[in-house]
Amino acid sequence: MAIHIQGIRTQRIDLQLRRPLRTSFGQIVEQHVLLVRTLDTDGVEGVGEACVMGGPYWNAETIEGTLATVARYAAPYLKGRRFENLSEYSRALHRLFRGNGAARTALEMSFLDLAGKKSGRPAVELLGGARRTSIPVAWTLDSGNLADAIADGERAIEERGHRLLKLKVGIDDTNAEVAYVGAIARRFEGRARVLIDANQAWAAGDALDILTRFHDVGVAVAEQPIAAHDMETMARLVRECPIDILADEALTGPAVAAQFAAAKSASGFALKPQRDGGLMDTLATAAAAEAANLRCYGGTMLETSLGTAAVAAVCAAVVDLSWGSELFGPLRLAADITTTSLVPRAGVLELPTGPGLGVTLDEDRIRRLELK
Ligand code: MUC
Ligand code: MG
Repeated sequence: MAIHIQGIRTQRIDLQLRRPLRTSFGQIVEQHVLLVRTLDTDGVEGVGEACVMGGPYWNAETIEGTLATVARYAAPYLKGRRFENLSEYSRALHRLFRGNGAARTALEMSFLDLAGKKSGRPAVELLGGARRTSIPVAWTLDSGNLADAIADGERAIEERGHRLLKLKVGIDDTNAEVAYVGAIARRFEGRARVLIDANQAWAAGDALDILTRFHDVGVAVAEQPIAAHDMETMARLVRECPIDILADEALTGPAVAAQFAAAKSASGFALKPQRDGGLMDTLATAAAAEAANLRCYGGTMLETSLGTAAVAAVCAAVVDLSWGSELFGPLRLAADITTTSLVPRAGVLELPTGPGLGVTLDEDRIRRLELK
C-alpha cells in the first residue's frame, strides 16, 4: 500500500532522567526528544522519534541538528512524494542526506508507524516478521554507591525479573570499579549476569588487562571498551579476552559493521538505529552479524515508549538477540509520551500487537511538554 506524503511536522520535547546517568563521557541528566509526524494524503498520521542524551556527548549528533535535517532539508523534499514501502523510503533518505542517523531513524519510524496503521499490520510484520515476541531487558545499576546499587538491583529483579545488569565503567579508578562491579556480580550470581560499558574509555594498551580483571570478578560481557575506530585492538581483545566484546559506538552503519564482522573486531554487536543510520540500516547491521555468526544486543538511546516500541520491533525481527536488550528508556525517563509505558515484566518486554508501533500517544501531555 503506497504512502503519499502530505506533510511532515516536528515537535521538540526535553525530558529529565529520573536520576542522572554517570558515564565515562559525562553525566546525563536530560533527554532531548524530537517527534516527527508524517501525515499522508488520506489524513493518516505516523509518529517517530529521535533521542539525543543531552547533547553531542555519546556521539556527534545534537537534537538541534536533527531538527534542522528533518524540518529544513528532508520535509520539503518529501512533501507530495509517494513511496511503496519503508525500504524505498529509506533508500530515498540515504540519497537525500548523509549521516544524521537520528533524523533518518525518526523519519523511518514515522513512516513505519504510518504504513502499519494504514495496512492494519504491526511494525514488526513490515520489518520482516517476528522471530520473537518477548524481548529480554537488562537493568542498569548506578556506579556511585554500592549499597544503593545492590538495593536497586534486588528491587529490579524482584519487581521486573531482569536477568542482566548493566554498569557504566571507565569513570573512576579501575581498582575501585573492579571491586565495585565484582561485589555486584557476586551478589547476583546465578540470578543475573553483569554487562559493563566503558563507552570507549580505556586505552588500547590497558584494555586487555582491565577486561581480564573484570572477567575474574564475574563480568560476562563488555561494550565498547576502547576507541570506536580501533578495529585492530578490538580484534585482539576478541582473540585474547575471556569475555564477549560488543561493538557499540564503533558501528556507524552497515558497511562498518561488515568490516567489523569480517575482521572479527567484535564478538557481538549492540544494535542501535540512530547510530546504524536508521531502522533499515539496523536490519542490515544485524544481517552482517548473522553472516559472521556474531551475537546481538538490542541497545538503547533511552527512548520513550514510542521509540522503544520501534526498537523492540527491530529486536523482534533480527535473527540473533542472544544478549537480549537494554530497552529500559521508559524506566529511566521522568515522563513518558504514551498512555501506557512499555516496561518489562518477568524480565521481558512484550512486543505491542496493534497496527503500526502499537502504542498510543498522550497528546495532552505532549502539548504540555512541547518546547514552543
Ligand atoms: C550505550 O550503551 O552506550 C544509554 C543508556 C545506557 O545505559 O547506555 C547508553 C547507551
Ligand atoms: Mg554502549
